[in-house]
Amino acid sequence: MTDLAYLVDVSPGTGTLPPRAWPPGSDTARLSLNGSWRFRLTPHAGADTDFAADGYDASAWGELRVPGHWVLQGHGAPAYTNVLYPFPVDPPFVPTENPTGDHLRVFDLPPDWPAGGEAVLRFDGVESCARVWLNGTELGEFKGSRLPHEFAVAPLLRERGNVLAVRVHQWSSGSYLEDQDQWWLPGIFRDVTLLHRPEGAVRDHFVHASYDHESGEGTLRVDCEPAGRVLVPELGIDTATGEGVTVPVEPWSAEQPRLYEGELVTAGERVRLRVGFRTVRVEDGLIKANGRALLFRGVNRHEFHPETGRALDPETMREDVLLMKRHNINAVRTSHYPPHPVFLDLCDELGLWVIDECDLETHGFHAVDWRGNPVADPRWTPALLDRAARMVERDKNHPSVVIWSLGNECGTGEGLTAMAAWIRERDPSRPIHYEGDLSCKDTDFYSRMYADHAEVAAIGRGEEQPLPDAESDARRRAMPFLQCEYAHAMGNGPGGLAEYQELFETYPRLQGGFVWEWIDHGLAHPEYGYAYGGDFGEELHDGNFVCDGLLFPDRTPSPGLLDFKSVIQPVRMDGDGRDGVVRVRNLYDFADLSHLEFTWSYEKDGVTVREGVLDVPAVPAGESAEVRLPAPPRRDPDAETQWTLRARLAKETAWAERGHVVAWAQLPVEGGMQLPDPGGAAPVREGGLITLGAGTFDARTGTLLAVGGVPVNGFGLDVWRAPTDNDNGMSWATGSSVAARWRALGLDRMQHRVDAVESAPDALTVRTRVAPAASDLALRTTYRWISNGIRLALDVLVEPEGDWTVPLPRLGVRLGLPVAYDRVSWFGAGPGEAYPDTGAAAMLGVWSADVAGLQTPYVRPQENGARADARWLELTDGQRCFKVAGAGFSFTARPWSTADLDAAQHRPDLVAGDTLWLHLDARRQGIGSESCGPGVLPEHQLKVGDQRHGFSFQFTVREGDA
Ligand code: IPT
Repeated sequence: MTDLAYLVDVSPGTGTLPPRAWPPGSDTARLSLNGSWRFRLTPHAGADTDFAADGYDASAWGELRVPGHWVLQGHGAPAYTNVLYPFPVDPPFVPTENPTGDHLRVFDLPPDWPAGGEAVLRFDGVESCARVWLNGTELGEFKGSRLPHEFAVAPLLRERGNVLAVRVHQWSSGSYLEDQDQWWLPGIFRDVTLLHRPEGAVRDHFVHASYDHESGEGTLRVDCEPAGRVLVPELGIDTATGEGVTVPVEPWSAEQPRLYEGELVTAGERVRLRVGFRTVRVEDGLIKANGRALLFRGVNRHEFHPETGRALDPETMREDVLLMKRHNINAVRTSHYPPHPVFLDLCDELGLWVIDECDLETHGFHAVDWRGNPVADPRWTPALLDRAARMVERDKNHPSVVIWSLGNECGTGEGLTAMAAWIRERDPSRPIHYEGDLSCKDTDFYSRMYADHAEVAAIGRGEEQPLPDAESDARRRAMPFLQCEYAHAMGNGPGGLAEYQELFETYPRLQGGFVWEWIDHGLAHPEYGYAYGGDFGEELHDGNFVCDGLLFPDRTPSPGLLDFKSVIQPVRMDGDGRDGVVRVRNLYDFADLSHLEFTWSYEKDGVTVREGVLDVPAVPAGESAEVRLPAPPRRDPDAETQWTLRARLAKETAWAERGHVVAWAQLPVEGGMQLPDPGGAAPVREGGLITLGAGTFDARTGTLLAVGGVPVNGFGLDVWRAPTDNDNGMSWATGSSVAARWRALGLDRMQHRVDAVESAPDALTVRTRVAPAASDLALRTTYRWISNGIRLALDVLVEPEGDWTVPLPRLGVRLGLPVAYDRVSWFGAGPGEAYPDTGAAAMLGVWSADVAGLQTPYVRPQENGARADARWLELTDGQRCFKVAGAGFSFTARPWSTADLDAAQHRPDLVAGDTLWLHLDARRQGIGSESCGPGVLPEHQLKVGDQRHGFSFQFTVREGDA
């Protein structure tokens, strides 16, 4: 097995060239070797290497798309674990069962391939380890999956029939350093390219472009080997490399990503330069760019595509950046490895602050008390330094990259210190981030993940828990604070975003955060829709914890992303709708408001009756102005009235159309009138039925059976919801999940006992006791019905019995209608879902949808789709309308029951039945983000306590068009 020693060798690879800067463009010849390759999979690592020999006949092999992961192309299967290594923790050794993919590609040089010079074979990403041969000669091997590796190959090249052979192993010592929370996806997943390197071509170049905000000047110096000239025509720069030039410039920022096109010219090559002038530094305890403190409205981005895994095409990368920009996101942490270099080009061009993170995570050592952790073992330090260098050298010329991150969840150790020291030496222009070491000894930030609101507030005030070592404590206290991960976006949620943002905007030390995470890693699957952990029969897995993004796998924004966009909007408009004075606050870090145009509309019962343009001055960043709304139209005491204000792009930008809404606000004017409860009709008993005006009831049980002739079934108090991923999250405080406590209590199997059905001349009263088996806790529930013959009004009184210590999922009523009532309109918050601590994107208005459109397609089915603050709701089958009115209720409407939703594991498990289940809630439990983080804040919990709860609804049915 000696020839397998490289697999478990912990030092950097052999035969590769030193790392260098990625050029966004060059005039030298290049040949893409992406495309269809011959492929063979063997279940272990030691197979004969004869396939690499010249003349090997691979015609019996299959084909594979490169870049790509073989497990997503019909060979073997993907596997998901979060923290656990899916192999024994015995570094640096790997299992004998080590899926190994042999890749072969035969290529000719293009006829115009230049003679002479050097040639470089470049791999932008191979997981986890590759051994490479060209024309039968072994070039070397490398690890470091999401980092580039190059080999010099000129002497081996021939005009025709070059044979490139690459053996890729799923597991290597490098796997111990790549324990990120994601699918294990082996393969050549980024580009393979042959680059001509003429005599005198750029070996490496380093663009230093700083900005002095006091003088308004930028200084450019490009270091290059070999020396050459630097041209930036727009700035009149034509200078030698290595020489600094200072000229007046417009600075680069994520808000105003001003790039200057230039060229670096050496004897052998012209390299495109895209120069962004900016200076980033931590000073006065704040991270500043160009002299101004930043507020990161960030996300963590893994590279993911539901069909191709981490092999992303440029269109997908662009789509990610566009979606971020359109949702007010201004920063991205490249969790947890350097992304494809094109992504960073796009961040330069479109404007995002980037924390570039090294390809390093050893989280699985947590399971063994960090014994043997590579970052604490000096034998691994060269490998760690190699990773740091490959990241910094490749990405050092991107203005968007403002912070280097050493890696994620590696515990602590001297390897990290060595990386930080090397990076500071090589690139003192950028601060360093790492979250996992509370002493912050190697970093410029105090960074945390998932700290709850109270702790973040304490840190904001400088009142954090002190470190035992006074010196470290003092150093950390002087640091700016980041939440490198927060607001875990798994399933329905995250709740509590607005409360975090308020803290970030209150305390200067809190410079924002990065939501975990950008996209659900659900893999397209013929049976499951989107697959998650366990769906491929993995021995160990972490289920749907891999689906915790703001985008669904197909990149449709989830309600969480829409909420985030509203919560982080860079302009706020508040005031009193009655006096018409609006305070407009500019929360940008750099831009004034001149790129926005503001509009108002005046709405009556959710319908716009007038609209116009609001004159807002070009308020500078960080400042505010008061503006006056026009005089409102004549008052109408019966109607609910409000202003809706919008800030839109005044001109098309590189990332959105003119008119794109950046920010909005609604200011209520008048409250409107509640429908009086109708009365008058007397209950009439006939056979087994009681009729009360528009309502028909079961005389024995008092259950509602029909309204206005529309059959109703399953009517009753409802307290259950299909637990969300956040409901299922383990609470730090109680050691169990709220959903587990709900189930233990039996909230999913409440029994309804009828104690009395009482007819009075003007009302029908039904007294019940709603309680789970095996418990003496109960909700005494009294339904009081009245009707005027057309409207049926319900009053519900809930009186708890016993000591309720667990919040309820919901409190409302449920009823089943014929499934044909599938078109819905309502006056309330919309168009999307909203819960007590989510729904910042929902606006008050009149909305309509069909029932299918009300469902939010969370990858693992769970409570979803509730529309909040409804004043009325209508459902129609096209002939008749079933109408509900109430005081700010929320509703869900689904063609399956809560039990079906609760039982479903994947979306295709949900099949429409013949009942439309309508849930009308007076109150609901919030969402929180306890799937990884704090639970629901106290003010958003549905506490039962000993108080009585009352709520009411009116039901009407009318004929005619909907
Ligand atoms: C944190 C990880 O950094 C991230 O990769 C992801 O796993 C996230 O959690 C949860 O989805 S680590 C955790 C111990 C807080």
